[in-house]
Amino acid sequence: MSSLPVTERSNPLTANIDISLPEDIVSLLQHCDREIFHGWDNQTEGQKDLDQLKGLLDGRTIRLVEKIAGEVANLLRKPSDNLIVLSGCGTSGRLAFLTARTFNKWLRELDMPECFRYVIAGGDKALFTSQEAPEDDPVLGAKKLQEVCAGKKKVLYIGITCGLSASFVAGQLDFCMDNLDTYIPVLMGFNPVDLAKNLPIENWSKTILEVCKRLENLQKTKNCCIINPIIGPEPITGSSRMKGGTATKILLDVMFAQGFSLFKEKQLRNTEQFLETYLTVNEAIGHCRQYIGAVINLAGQCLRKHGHIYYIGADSLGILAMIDASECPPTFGTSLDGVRGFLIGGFDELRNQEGNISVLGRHFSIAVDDFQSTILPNLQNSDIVIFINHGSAMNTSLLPLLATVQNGPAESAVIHIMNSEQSGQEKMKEVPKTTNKITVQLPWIQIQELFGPEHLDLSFKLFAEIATKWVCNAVTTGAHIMQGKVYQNYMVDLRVSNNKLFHRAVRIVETFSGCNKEDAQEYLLKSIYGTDVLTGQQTTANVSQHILQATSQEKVVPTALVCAILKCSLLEAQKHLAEEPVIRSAITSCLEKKNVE
Ligand code: S6P
Repeated sequence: MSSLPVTERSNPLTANIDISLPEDIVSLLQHCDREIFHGWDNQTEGQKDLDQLKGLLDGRTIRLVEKIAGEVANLLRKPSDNLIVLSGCGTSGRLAFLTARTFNKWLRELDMPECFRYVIAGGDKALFTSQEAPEDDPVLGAKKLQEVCAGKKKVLYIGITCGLSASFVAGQLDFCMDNLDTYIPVLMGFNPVDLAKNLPIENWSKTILEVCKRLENLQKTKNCCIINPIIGPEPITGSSRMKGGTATKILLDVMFAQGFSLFKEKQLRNTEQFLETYLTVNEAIGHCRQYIGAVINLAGQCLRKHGHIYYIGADSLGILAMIDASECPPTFGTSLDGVRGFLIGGFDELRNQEGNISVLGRHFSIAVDDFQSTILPNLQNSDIVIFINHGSAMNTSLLPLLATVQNGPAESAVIHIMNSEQSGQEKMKEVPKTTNKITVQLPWIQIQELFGPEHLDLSFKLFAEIATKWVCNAVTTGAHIMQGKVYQNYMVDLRVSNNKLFHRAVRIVETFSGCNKEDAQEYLLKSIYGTDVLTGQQTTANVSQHILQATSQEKVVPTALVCAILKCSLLEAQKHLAEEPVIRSAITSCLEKKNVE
């Protein structure tokens, strides 16, 4: 079996995504997303190297979802004594936050105390900006979990790490396994356990694989489990914000909504049907590919002109757009200004643990009012403002802003997420005809059948959220592809800001230059330390020290790659990249040059 985790492999479906048209990018992403449900056809050179290929619709996953729903229902019977904690790093932590927020709202509707909590590595500032380094700290993870759970009698802990690779989560799981009287540990991720990260962790005695194996053994006799359907590689290699994030959100939504149903109605809905409804939403995205493609095209042109993408939205759909924006700097190596999201009501609406953290800097100003005061007056024709709207009629509080944006120099688009009964043309009249419009129709009848009349609004939201995630992920991925940030289906210009990304960077240099792993690492270190001759100290430093040096630097991986392909000095590589700033073209021309020699 290949030792490369599935979540770090390249997906053959998207091998040519970098040279695809915007509309085709949407189709490729949508097909790739189908693997979340049906599993992944793992053909490597005609051979399958993994047995466990089933996606979310697999019987084992459905049984586990229902088992966890049972635990949720039990804990909800004493909501003041108990807690349901969701924890993760990066996107996994952000989705933990969003899910806790959603289901606390369900509890409030039932006049019950809130008992969902989230933990995100790096704290609330990681909700909008990437804080990649705390992901590597298991001790910090365990400490943060204990702080949140102090005084609780029973805790259902769900640790999310798509790649089974976050030490922060491993530290928490290990702590839970030492305290099974209080904790019910659940690990959620999308690799087989044997492919969990097995590298030494600085200042810790275990590897993540060892922690996962411990849990795997323990689940035979104790109340704990691993839920790890195999959903196939990401469309952009390693970018677990996409399929990993989607699968995380769907699993959490289904297990908690089912838990509520068991608690209130004493019965489960059909879990398979529930999951299949998300698949219908995925098909609805495919039906809009032409319109999503048009918005990608506009957004991509803006980025090519060094402009910006701004999302404006309300409630959880606005939050999902903000999450999408926050992922662009670590994924595409861009600045915090490139893509930003703004929410009606700002922090009051967000309901995050640390409250208003706008004092941390302008990238933490998230209210639509902030957009109006600081960004609106400076919009250029290289910017696009994308409004996310729930329902057919435009949110009335956004109409004046939409009108102002449309009368200004920037491009604009409106994404309507609505049920299939709301899509009549006359109901759309409030949105001016000139606007680029995406209308995603959710399977209303299917949702009604599944949920019945109660909590229909709340449950409808779950599907609207996933539709928003799919559209926003497609827009930013497509726009950055148009900007030339992606080579084949690899994001080459990633920021080397944590352990996982360091090892991914080494693999990228190895893959495209054809050199061995040791040489690839040496080229990467030369680029990180800005030297053609490494000192002994630099070569033997810990990965965490390499990361510290690399995090703030630009074009670390492209520089290493050019050096490795052309066997040239750092200076020559930097000159090449300066002449050809579009990463995709720089690599292509490098490889052509090498082939000629
Ligand atoms: C990935 C995203 C990252 C990950 C984070 C956690 O697209 O940029 O922030 O979410 O590294 O990964 P994992 O595998 O532990 O869920």
